[in-house]
Order: sequence, then C-alpha cells, then structure tokens
Amino acid sequence: MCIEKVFINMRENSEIISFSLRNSKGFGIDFLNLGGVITDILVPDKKGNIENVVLKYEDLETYVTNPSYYGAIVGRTAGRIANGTTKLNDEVLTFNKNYGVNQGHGGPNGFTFKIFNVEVHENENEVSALLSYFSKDGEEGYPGNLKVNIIYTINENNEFKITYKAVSDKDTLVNLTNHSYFNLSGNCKEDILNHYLYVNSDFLIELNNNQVPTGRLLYVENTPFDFNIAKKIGRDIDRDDPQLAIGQGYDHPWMLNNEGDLKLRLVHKESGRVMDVYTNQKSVVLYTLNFPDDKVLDCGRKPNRRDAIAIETQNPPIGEDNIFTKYSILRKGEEYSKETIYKFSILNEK
Ligand code: G6D
Repeated sequence: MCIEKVFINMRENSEIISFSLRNSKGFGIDFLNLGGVITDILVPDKKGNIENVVLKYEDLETYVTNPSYYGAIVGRTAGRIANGTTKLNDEVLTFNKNYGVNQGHGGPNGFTFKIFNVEVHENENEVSALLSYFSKDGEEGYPGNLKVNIIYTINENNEFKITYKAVSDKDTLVNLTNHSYFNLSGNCKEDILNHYLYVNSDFLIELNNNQVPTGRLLYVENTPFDFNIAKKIGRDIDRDDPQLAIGQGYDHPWMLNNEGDLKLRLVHKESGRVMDVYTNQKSVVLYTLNFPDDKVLDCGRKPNRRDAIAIETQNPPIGEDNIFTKYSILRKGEEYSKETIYKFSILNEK
C-alpha cells in the first residue's frame, strides 16, 4: 500500500492526495481524497496483464471540476431532483438547479467536490480506507448535520467493496453512489458496445423529457432495456424507442429485483475480464457516456460516446411531485447503510 501527494488544489488551499490499495496479486484501486474519486481499478486479464478498467483523466487537475463525475462519490443525493425541489415532512426543500431545470448529483458543490479525511487500514485478509466527511446543516439546501463514512475495501478475492454509512441530527435526504465508468477492455482500448451485460431487473424507471422519474415503472421484457438474458450493450442501444431517445442511449434507472444476489454482470470476452456486482441498493442507474466531455483521458485521447458505462447503484432518483423521495429520506439519528461489491474474475475460470 502506498500514499503519495499528487497536486495542491489552490482553490481551497487543500492538499489533493492519491492513495493506492492493492492485494498480494496486484489487484486494487487508486483514489483521491477529493470526492473519493476512484482514478484506477487495476484488474488482470486472462493473460495476467493488469490494466485500468475505469475511465481516468490524464490531468488530475481535471478532477477539481470533474465535469462527468469520473470515479466520484456522489451526494447527498445522486441523480436529478426534479425542478430542484421536493417535500420532506411537509416542508418544501429547494435546491440549486445545476442540471437545467433540475438539481443534479447533490448540487454544484456536492460531495464530488469535497475533501474527505482518509484513514487507511490493513490486515492479512484485506486493505481498506475510511473516507469521512462532515456535511453541515443546510449545505446545498439539505437539512441536518450529516456525518458520512465511506469505506473502500480490497481483499484477496479480487473484490472491491464500497460501504456507505451516514447519520444526521435532523430528518434529511441521502442517496449516495459512486460514478465510476467501466470498460473491461482495459486502458480504453475499445468502446463498450461489445461488452456483454446482464441486469437482474424486470422494471425500468420511466423518465420524462427532463430525464426525471415520472413514477411509472416499465416492464422491460421485449424492450431494449431487457438485460435479464446477457446481451451486447450495443445490440439495442440505437433502436427506435422513446426512452432511448430521451437519454440518447442508456441513461436510466432500473429497479433491481429482490431475488438473486447477483444484480449485474459485465463481460469483455477478448480480455476475459468479468465484473459481478452485488448490492443492497434498490436500483441502479446505467449511463453509456452518451454526452462525453472533451477532457483528455490518460490513454491519450478524448472520450467518445459509449466509451464506458457508469454503474451507479443507488435509491431511485427523486422525480416530479415527490416521486420516490421516500426512498431517500434518512430520519434523525437513524443510520444510512448501503454496500456495493464489485467482484472481478476471468471468464471460464468461474
Ligand atoms: C449526464 O445524463 C447524464 C447523467 O446521468 C450523468 O450522471 C452525468 O452526465 C455525469 O448528465
């Protein structure tokens, strides 16, 4: 395990530090104290070549603004809050509208842009890092002083686990996620259209033209959103479908089925890399980078559409008329506790 100082962010006179967590086989992550940003998830292919399977900016200063939320912790609430307002205990909460008519990803000064305190720990079985942040009452319009503790854990089974814990001194809203963009080909060799994807979900959360939930759930069977039998991400992504038109590809929340521990599986056959996702979150937003920014990646080029897929396990985002707000309510003194595990293996070695 190593700790290195990366660059000084003069904006807040704070030190941006990069941390590396590795197991004995070289599998692991690199992350920043800024936004808990995961810059690298280093995974072997079937020949043992260890490569980065998430998108990473070439210039780490880009993470100060992070226009596409690469690798970032997102909070207090992931996704869009319709019209930048919702109700909590009959009180109308109003938020900054940083996503057009909506609030997005916790607002312009959400958790992605905050410095987390980091403590690293290791034992013979795993190495972990505790990232903590104290969000003051009223920050970005959210009530309550919120203590956030997020734990990144790497073990000897090539598993990366993110544990999210939070507690508030007032009723508030919390819906945390991580916004890493995955591409199992490694070092962005190709786009993700030939990756196979399985999603354990029978219902899509319908979005309106402002990309916020309408409250309706759409049965996925026989639609482009049906991944109950693994298929190539590119097979249906450009079909003529009203929901695909809204997102210009996949940029939607799916309600995860309760049955079955395995919630998602992403496979890149050529490298042999397999990523299985397990989570106790109720939904997952899948986003196929339909609106890439123009910042150079560390593989030496600008990103293209469909270069990677963001897999954002979370509660359903807050739609119009307080749709799904109930899922994000955290009562005073209660503990928000969620967990997502990314388990990496090699195809046919399973
Ligand atoms: C775009 O619509 C997408 C979001 O889903 C994504 O989280 C963001 O880019 C980074 O706004």
